[in-house]
Amino acid sequence: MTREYRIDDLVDFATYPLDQPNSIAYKNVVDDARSQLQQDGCAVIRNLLRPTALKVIGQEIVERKSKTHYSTSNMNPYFHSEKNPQYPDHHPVNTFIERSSGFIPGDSWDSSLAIDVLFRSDLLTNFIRDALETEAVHCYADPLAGLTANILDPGQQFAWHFDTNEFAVTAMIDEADDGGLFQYVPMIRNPDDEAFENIQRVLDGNLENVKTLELRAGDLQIFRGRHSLHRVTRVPKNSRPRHAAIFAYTAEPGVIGRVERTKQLFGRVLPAHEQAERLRVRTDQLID
Ligand SMILES: O=C(O)CCC(=O)C(=O)O
Ligand SMILES: [Fe+2]
Repeated sequence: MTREYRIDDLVDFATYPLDQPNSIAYKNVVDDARSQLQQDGCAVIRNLLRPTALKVIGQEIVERKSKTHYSTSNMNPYFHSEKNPQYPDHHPVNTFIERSSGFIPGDSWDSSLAIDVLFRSDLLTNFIRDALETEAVHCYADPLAGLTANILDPGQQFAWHFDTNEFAVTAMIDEADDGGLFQYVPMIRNPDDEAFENIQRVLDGNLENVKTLELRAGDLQIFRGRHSLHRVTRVPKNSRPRHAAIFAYTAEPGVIGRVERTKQLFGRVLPAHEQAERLRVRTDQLID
């Protein structure tokens, strides 16, 4: 069965007129997202998704749940699991915390699906561009990591980490009953400062500067995760699973992820990853 979804079936344009970018209402929505992002690198657009979208996308995820690549590892905030003797033991590089979640990879979806329509919608990417006050927003061209669903089943958690991409967009589809909370420390590092001491304090359990987000089904989150340490807390054993659609975008078109991290997150790479690795040029000097 071919299903066709239009963006106006999925997004609440009455509240969020992404289809009328010249309207005052649109400007207000953008201004609100901008001020949230300026304040702490994170904006939440409440109930952006219509109930139909939640139902349909929820179903699309459940139907593909068997494709989830679960990987349990103890990892540092830079997604490495190996001890590095160049750093002390009590250091973020050598502090390893359990990550036990999974991803449904990008090649599980096809263009007839609502989740794909939403991810690729120009109206959505234009809004994200305006909210981030950036020149351009392109769908992350990585065939596995571009469009994913992050799956946390009961008992699982996603350890403290930094993203490799500048920002991520998350549509919450199914929340956990309890736990499974998104927590972050806004702008803890920057390209000139790794801020290892402050990071270590958080890894050691000091939650003083940690913010907890109340993300509900239907909410959209825009998050700058390259400089803000973040995690998803453990989903309790007796909870429903937590399913979130993760939309990855880049400032430049045609960006592909690293081979090592791709293997770690998805258990495999595609020829596109190997080719990109050969051509890679780093844009900053952060360790990863
Ligand atoms: O599921 C989420 O809310 C975010 C997960 C995350 O941080 C990531 O996929 O990098
Ligand atoms: Fe992340």
